[in-house]
Amino acid sequence: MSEMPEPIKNPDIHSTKIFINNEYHDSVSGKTFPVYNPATEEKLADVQEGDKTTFKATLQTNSQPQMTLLTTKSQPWSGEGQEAMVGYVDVDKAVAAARAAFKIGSPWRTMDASQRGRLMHKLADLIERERVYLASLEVVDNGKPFADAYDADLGEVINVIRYYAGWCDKICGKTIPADGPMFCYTRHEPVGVCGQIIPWNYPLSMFTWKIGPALACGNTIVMKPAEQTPLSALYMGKLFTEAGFPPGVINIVPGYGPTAGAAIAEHMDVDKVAFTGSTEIGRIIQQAAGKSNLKRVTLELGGKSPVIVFADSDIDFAVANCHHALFWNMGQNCCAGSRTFVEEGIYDEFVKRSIERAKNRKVGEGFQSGVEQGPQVNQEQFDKILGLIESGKQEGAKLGCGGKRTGEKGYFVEPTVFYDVKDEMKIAQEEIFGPVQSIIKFKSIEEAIDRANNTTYGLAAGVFTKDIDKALTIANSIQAGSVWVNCYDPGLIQAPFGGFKMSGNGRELGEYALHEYTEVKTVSVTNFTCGD
Ligand code: TXE
Repeated sequence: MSEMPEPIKNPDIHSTKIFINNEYHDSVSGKTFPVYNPATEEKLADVQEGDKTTFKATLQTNSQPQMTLLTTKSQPWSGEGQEAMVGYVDVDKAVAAARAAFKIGSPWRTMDASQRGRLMHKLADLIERERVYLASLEVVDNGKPFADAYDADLGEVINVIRYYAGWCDKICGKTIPADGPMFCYTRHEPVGVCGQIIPWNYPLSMFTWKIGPALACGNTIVMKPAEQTPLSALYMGKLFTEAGFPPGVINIVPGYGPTAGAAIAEHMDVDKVAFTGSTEIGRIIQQAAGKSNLKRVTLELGGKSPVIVFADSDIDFAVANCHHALFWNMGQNCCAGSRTFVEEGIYDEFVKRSIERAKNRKVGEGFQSGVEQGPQVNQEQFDKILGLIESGKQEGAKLGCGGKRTGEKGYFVEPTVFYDVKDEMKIAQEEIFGPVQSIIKFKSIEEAIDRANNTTYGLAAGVFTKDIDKALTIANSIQAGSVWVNCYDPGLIQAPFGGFKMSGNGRELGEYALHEYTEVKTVSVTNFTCGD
């Protein structure tokens, strides 16, 4: 862990506008949306809203059609004698800038790959310079504890950018011994304009997981941060400009999902969309891609990840890790270990110690020292979690601790432990995305595997045991993109991350993410003079 500096408790908010072509812009509609601090429920800023806008087009005799703003609702409009059209104006502007930056012969397309790497290293240096400020911004915007934002989130952000900076000039094709007098080779070319839509649980980490591989491969970007937490992403615009990225390479359009997000997913001139969020919206994104230009789609969606604890494991170590697996980031973690399966021999003791640990979890506003858990991100998430807790009580799960809100202000939920949870209960089926641990008893390894796999999700899994055979049997049998043995979510940025089943498509991080941001082109050249 890095040495913890003093946070900035009231960080100035510098950037609230749409970032296109290395400049900040107001929204075309003139609309803004409010952003709140989830610990105090107070408004932090009004942010320019990238929107889908309906226009009335009035044809002029001697000039271009004149566009007159008619309404900001995203419904088609028609009036007698007039034409109507839906425009994705802010997103259109951003896409046009990204397209121009991607043009053959542009500064970005002609830049040496090693120079792209230098720009990314410069960006990482600038983030490091602003690390305290950016971490403080995450605390007020998202609610997470400062130590987590500074150490885990910002640490990861810097490492991810540096990691992908190193890849820029190492993305290679192959020469292929094809039949005939042929010189055949592949080029790994950038996909083009990449739309990237991210959630609010790790605002800046998700931002860099997306931009890192996209930039390393030479793509251009239209990013939509989550409406709950756009501030750190918008500030990044300043740092991109200072680092020296050419205009249009990265564009950031804050706004709501069904408008700005949908405009990206449906856009005919966006070549790829990468999304992290709910499975429900992942489906919509995939459909939008299918209905528009068949843009490439990668999805990182929800989970209901099992952690399987065998009786031979070190019980204190397992309790501590299972606690962390679920409660980290207020439970707002796509790979949260949200079904804790415990073998019957240690079940009662494990439950007792897990309840003790949860009761000791320090909850409070993110700038307080020693705080482990801040508020949930907003009222909607808070209500969803309390509703699921209620369903757990109704369906007969035993409540070990917690189970309600804490404090009068802010979206704080008590660390909650349910035990004797049954597979069919809602709390064992649905993604809670909150500080609610569900402990489930099992008897045999076969039963644990079947029950762990009995979900539509497949993002991650953990196993705790001292028996290598058991560990590898679980690792081979669980349908999930990551399996962690005697650890949980170790945050290895060099390793791929993504989902089986309805947890998504494609992989982020590591070398694998580069495949999602390149098109493979085969070039075959006849060479009649070659005797080989
Ligand atoms: O997610 P949404 P929400 C899960 C978690 C959470 C639930 C709902 O269970 O409780 O989802 O959270 C954009 N077209 N995860 O409502 O709506 C939206 O603006 C295009 C798991 O916040 O999926 C935001 O930028 N984009 C997850 C992003 O999608 C749209 C992290 C995520 O929002 C859109 C977050 C549309 N029609 C929530 N509608 C994870 N995998 O880590 C919304 N968006």
